Amino acid sequence: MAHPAQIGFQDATSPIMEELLHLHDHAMMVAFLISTFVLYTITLMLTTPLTHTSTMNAQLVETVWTILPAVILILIALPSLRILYLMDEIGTPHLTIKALGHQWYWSYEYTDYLDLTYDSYMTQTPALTPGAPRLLEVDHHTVVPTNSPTRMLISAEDVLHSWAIPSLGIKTDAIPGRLNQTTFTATLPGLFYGQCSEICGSNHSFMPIVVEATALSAFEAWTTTMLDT
Ligand SMILES: [Cu+2]
Repeated sequence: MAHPAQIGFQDATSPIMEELLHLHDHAMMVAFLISTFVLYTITLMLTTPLTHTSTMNAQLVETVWTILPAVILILIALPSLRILYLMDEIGTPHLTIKALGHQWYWSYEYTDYLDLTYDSYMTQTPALTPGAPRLLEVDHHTVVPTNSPTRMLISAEDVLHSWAIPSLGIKTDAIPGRLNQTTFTATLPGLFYGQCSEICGSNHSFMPIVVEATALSAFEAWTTTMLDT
């Protein structure tokens, strides 16, 4: 999860997020090199008298400074498109979870199970256990097995919401009347925190999301307890 004075992204807990972090570092490095070059050029032009007015045209340098930025843009665009299509790839998921946004809580349906449905409300501050993050903890976690491709079906019952888990690299709009689909594979066990990411009303900040990734056996034990109650 995010921590105070954090610079940059949260650590990746899914392969897609690792790819996104690599793309971010790649794009930042390109931007850094261009900025350095521009700053160097500005400094040079301001501090040296190296100007002359006799050049009327310079075809070669104009060709270079037209084509070079285009090549740089392609070098950023191609890996970006690669990840875009990777994120769209659903494949054969082991598990399907439907997340529905409400004002102001999430409800989850595990559609592979008969009647595994529950609401997930934010834990109010007085009810927090020591160590639990305020405004991020919920009463019922979204439990998923690790290393299992999981399909999320995301929609809303009332207004626009957005189901987002930064460390999994997921942000999908929850739109009333439309079923959006996304997929993730949690490669590490743990609690992954997220929040509704669409301004959805007065309690928008108070409908967090907690994905709990556990071993498959623990997930199965959890489904049994959920189905019993
Ligand atoms: Cu919302």
